[in-house]
Amino acid sequence: MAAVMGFKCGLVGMPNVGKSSIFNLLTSQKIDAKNFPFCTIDPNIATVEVPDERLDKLSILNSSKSKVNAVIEFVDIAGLIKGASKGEGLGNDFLTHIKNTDAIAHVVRFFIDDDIIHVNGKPNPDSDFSDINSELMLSDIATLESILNRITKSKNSDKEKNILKQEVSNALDKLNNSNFLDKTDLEKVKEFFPDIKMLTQKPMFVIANVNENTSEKEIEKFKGNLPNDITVVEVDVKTETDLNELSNEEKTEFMKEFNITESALSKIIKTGYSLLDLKTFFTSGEKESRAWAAKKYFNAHECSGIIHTDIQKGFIRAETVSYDDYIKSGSEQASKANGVWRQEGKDYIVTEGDVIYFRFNV
Ligand SMILES: Nc1nc2c(ncn2[C@@H]2O[C@H](COP(=O)(O)OP(=O)(O)O)[C@@H](O)[C@H]2O)c(=O)[nH]1
Ligand SMILES: [Mg+2]
Repeated sequence: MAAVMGFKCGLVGMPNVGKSSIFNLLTSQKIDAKNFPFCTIDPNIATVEVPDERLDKLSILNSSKSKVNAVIEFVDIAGLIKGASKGEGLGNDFLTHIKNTDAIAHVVRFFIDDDIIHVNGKPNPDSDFSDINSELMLSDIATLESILNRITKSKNSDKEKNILKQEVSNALDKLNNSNFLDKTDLEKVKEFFPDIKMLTQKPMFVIANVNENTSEKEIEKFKGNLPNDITVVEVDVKTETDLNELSNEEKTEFMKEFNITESALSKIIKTGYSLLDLKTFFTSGEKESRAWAAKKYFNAHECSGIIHTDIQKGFIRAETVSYDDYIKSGSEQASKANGVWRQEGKDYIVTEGDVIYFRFNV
């Protein structure tokens, strides 16, 4: 697995539901592209820092020369409309964009505003949501049909071919019955064709774009119709964007008034991290304090590889202390004196918030 530094989140949804507005809101604290070599200049892709107060504190404590936050990349995927998988709108191009994301944020319009046109005349969260999902399913059906071809042409034995075709056919049945694929579908097919990416197997959450006219009932009704493992994040994009123009003091005051307890960015980061099973660990010293994102199940050895493959190859041990113990002690030296500084081996499952120093040999 390549270095996990955060994740790439694609915004999909019907036209005029607020995708670009959300993209602009989330990326208003966008980091300069030149600091991130993997960052493209595409206006629809932006890299955003994951705010983390713990990192701020560590950086101050160690007077670090630089501070590097974890990042999330957002992609504003325009052009998905009913019929897209058949080439309507921008057609299949944008489906490729979705294939390259780690998670899909499905934006659904709940705000009521007669001035903003809806492509089907009137917003209907349930049918908007299912229209877009149908396009994802149709795209997966097309992918599977081309896979069937590849299986037939492959050099596998007839017995193997039949096993693979059966798996594809089970998946097609699900999709043709308007169901998403499960994570466990197509396991064998993927062993043979590791490059295939199914859209309906991507982790998905919903961003409900609400305004003051949205009724709580409508949201509850929508949630009731969802498969229960889909998280719904409510965001009032317009109000939050307006609040960004204010001073911090005014902002805090108005957030209270509008009952906004947490920023859209913060809610989306939390949802994404939990959907993708990510945890954060830190490295911190005079030179740099840095936050790293890793899969929750990663042990010390795997986490060291996120920083550098050389560290993983020459891994000796992880010296680590929990964030709270580090802050309570006040420094690396003091946490050693307090006996909270631990020596851990390769298999140690890194805990959320651990501050780690990796010892290695090259
Ligand atoms: N009243 C209202 N208008 C919104 C809201 N979000 C987006 N809009 C407006 O809806 C239109 C389409 O928004 P946009 O972000 O471009 O939608 P996209 O097509 O999904 O990217 C724009 O005129 C926005 O200003 C909202 O929460 N409330
Ligand atoms: Mg747009």
